[in-house]
Amino acid sequence: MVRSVWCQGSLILLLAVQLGLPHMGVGWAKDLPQEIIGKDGAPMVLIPAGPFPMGVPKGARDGGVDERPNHVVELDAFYIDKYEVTNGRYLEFIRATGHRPPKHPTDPTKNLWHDGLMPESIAPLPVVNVDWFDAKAYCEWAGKRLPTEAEWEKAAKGTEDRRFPWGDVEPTDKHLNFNQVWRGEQTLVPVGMYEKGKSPYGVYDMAGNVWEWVADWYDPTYYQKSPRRNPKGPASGTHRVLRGSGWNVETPMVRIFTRVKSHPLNRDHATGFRCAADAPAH
Ligand SMILES: [Ca+2]
Repeated sequence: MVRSVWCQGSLILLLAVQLGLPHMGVGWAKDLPQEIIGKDGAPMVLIPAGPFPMGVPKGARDGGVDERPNHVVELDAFYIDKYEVTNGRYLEFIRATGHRPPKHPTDPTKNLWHDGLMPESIAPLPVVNVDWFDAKAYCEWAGKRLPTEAEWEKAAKGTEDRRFPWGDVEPTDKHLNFNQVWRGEQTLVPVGMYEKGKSPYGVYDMAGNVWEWVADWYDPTYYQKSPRRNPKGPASGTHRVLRGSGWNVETPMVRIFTRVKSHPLNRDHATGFRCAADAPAH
């Protein structure tokens, strides 16, 4: 299934080479296309191979014990969705697979889909009320996978320590969707609206809008023993990790390095996801 992503990517690469686009450098690694389109139609951004500092920035006095120590992680190149997965794309997944619709398990006032149907008005909003398995199933249908926790953090941060995807300036309502109380679909913002809030790689909503499932099991001590290259999290656990802070948080939780655990069967109105994919070997 991954192949289809790369076929599309190769096509874009081919076009880019033929057009002689200036950002295409010499050497195969630099020739990876900066952006590809997944099988689900969602644009994905290249995160180049190399090291980055993971965890609470050195010298910072805040951050949880589970977010320390700051440690260097080296990742292979990969692609990550530029945007959180939307209801509109999730509807296509449901139509193609018969997968269950998003639904809050206990509180109907927290549903945006009704009787399994998606109101057109919520198509551009990030999907919520999906558990870890729903997110994983979507990504696999799209020929992708959930990002690892390390991949997610690098895509949000870049290669140097910073506190927020846009830098160290304190969050404002120009950067992200946060500090909200639930009032139905008005709570969420269409993905990709916060130009000032994007990451160094041009990935949107890595802070705010919805919390995002990542692949890893949660272990509060993992950073003390993480392998340096391509860490994939503990082999087992009881909870998965959420990153990316949602509409429901205040400033301290917006920081890139914030780690939150959630039971993989949990579905709530503040949690969605985005997908990732390996870059082809070179
Ligand atoms: Ca987010």
